[in-house]
Amino acid sequence: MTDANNGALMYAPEIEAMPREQLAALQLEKLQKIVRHAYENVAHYQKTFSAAGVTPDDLRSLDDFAKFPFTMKTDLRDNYPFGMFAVPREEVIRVHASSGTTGKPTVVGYTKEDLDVWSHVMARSLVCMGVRPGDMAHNAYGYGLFTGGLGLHYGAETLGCTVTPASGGFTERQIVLMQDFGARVLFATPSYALNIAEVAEKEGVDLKGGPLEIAVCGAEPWTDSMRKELDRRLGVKAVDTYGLSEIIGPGVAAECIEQRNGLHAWEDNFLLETIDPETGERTAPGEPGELVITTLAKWAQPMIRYRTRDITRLDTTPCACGRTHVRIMRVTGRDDDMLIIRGVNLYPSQVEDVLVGRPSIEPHYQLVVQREGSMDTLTVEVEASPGVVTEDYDGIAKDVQHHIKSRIGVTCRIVVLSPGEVPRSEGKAVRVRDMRPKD
Ligand code: DLL
Repeated sequence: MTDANNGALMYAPEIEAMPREQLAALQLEKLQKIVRHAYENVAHYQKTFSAAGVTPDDLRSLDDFAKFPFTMKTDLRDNYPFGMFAVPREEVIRVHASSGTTGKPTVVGYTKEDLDVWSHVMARSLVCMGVRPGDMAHNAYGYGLFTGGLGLHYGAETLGCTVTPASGGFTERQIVLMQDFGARVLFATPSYALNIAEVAEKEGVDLKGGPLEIAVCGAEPWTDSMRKELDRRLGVKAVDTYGLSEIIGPGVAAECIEQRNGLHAWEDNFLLETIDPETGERTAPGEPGELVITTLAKWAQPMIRYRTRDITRLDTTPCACGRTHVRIMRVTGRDDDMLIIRGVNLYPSQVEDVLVGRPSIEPHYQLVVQREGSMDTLTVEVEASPGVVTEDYDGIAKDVQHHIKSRIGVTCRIVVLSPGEVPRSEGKAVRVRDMRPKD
């Protein structure tokens, strides 16, 4: 780990600051190998490649790759549990799985080499976010089938941190451990980090005055207003990190602590594209679209042009930190999280942006979607700050309603709840309660 060009500290400077032309050449070389591996070992890819009329021999440039078929989450479900494996099951030494709210979960497998790559990209992401060898790291991401806990854990150990594998829940105890162990870094979803801040305040514990300096937050959409809230209440710099199980887990991309403006995605291991979700055509560079990712070094279960359903924009302009890898600009949400209310499209994170930091309310909220006739309606449940009298709730509701209307253009009902009434998160927050009839 060294300083590259006297700039930011990097875990793998020769790769992180690699000139983009050289990076593209490396990508093509790795892509050709992994595409062939996927095609030769996974019946699903043989089928989709032949339906698209392509073989690995047709991949002579990165542009050629636009002709290759996409992989969807349903493909993983249809091939449950191990049909997407490209190596014998015995060579797969770890599996993770999504909790699967509907139908079968999606399974992901890793060889020993894949786990090493994962730990490496995670360690790289941590350094990018300001974590250093020797740091005391408190890991409040859930351990288990979810990739968050173990992903961060192995990355931090590889870097040389001391890790407390706290997992989610038992928040009071987490705060005691963070204090007693002198944690410099907290790993948690932004909504759980907020929960920790709130419980600490209630317990009269001042985390702000202590060694805590960084909150590594990800796994769900969050806004700059939430970042300011976390910075202020925990006395940290909160940084964003992105990833998804199907691709590897956390460690796909991370913000640099120097800029906190877009997440560097590790292009030597992941090939990123954005597409128009309707047509499947690539969007112009810098234009928003659905993020599509191909794993360039994942042997157990290569993902070829995996449609993440996450909407974002890619920025290849140079970053002041010196890293050359493309930046994913904040993920506003998945396209299936998008709500259409009286003809207006919105993501829960847009509502968050309006709510967090407003006077008299706390940064906890839920959106309730109902159907009246053929129209979907939106109710936003917000929570009054302690000490606000109930007579003021009407005025607060009108104020919030006005700001949502003027910033997002949607008319919604606001319900102001008493302090503590919005459910608190211990992992990924539930932002939407969908009460529409299932048809
Ligand atoms: O959430 C992996 C992860 C763990 C990332 C810890 C970061 C930290 P999944 O459970 O498969 O994996 O969920 C992946 O979560 O497609 C996005 O919709 C969303 N997501 C993840 N990170 C972010 C982020 C993990 N930083 C899905 N901003 C993804 C917005 C995010 N959304």
